[in-house]
Amino acid sequence: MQEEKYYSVRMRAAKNGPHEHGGKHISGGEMLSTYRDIKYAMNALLEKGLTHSRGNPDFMQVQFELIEEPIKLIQPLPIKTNKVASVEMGQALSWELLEKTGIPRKIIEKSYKYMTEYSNIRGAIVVDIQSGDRIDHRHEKGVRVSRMDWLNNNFEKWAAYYKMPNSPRVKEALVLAAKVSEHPASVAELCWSDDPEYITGYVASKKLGYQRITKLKEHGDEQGCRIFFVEGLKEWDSYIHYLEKQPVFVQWEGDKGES
Ligand code: WAQ
Ligand code: MG
Repeated sequence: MQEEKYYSVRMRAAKNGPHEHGGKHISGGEMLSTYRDIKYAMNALLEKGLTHSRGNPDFMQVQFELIEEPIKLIQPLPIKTNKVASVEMGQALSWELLEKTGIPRKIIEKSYKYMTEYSNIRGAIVVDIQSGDRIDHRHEKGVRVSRMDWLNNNFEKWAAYYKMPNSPRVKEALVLAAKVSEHPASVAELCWSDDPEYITGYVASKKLGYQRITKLKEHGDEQGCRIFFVEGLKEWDSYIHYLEKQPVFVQWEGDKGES
């Protein structure tokens, strides 16, 4: 894999002007690509932003840049789908899971309010599990995890093996959760989409794996966000550098030795 050079390809789209001028966030995306495939990666991201349930963008930026650093290989998280009958049950389950990772109840309660308060940002917010404070100071931008991907061939084998939807959305979420949880300062992640038609979200951590929850919000709701919970984070710059700049490929080893 490392003989070939890879490029980071990124997209962000907004409506009523660019994000930095207060536009509504529509869509974002990040991929890794070889030089030969850049046009396909850019096209996939273009499609993603142009046909989005949050609306048609009037601003989009798609860019690529060469990655100089070696790409780190990481394993996907173990996956579980928790089917729930209602949003209330889904949210209650997400609380339980977050508590299992050591986050105090009152901090979870505070964080739940952030999920709607910061639903228009294009990145994630970082919350300290002792104070419950948002500590990223990235305002309406948040922290956008980048430079990560999962080669389709390997992902498709994984999806078939675990009977998971072979969808770009699931892949992107798994890649992000795997990358974030790999950092020792990460305690857990809570996520549900800001796309009105997509109501499955998850809680993820190194300990719990990727715990999908089939209902975390109501259909039609455009509020969604991501929270990265951290504990005792001293080296902020290196944490952010890891999330934004460290190139990562998820690679499933489980297909080795099978027919
Ligand atoms: N880095 C940081 N935050 C991000 C990133 C990123 N690369 N991508 C998205 N976010 C934040 C941002 O605030 C979005 O508004 C929010 O997360 C939701 O993003 O069935 O589709 O892409 O297993 O709308 C999870 C369940 C789906 C998938 C999540 O999120 C499954 C989803 P969306
Ligand atoms: Mg979205």
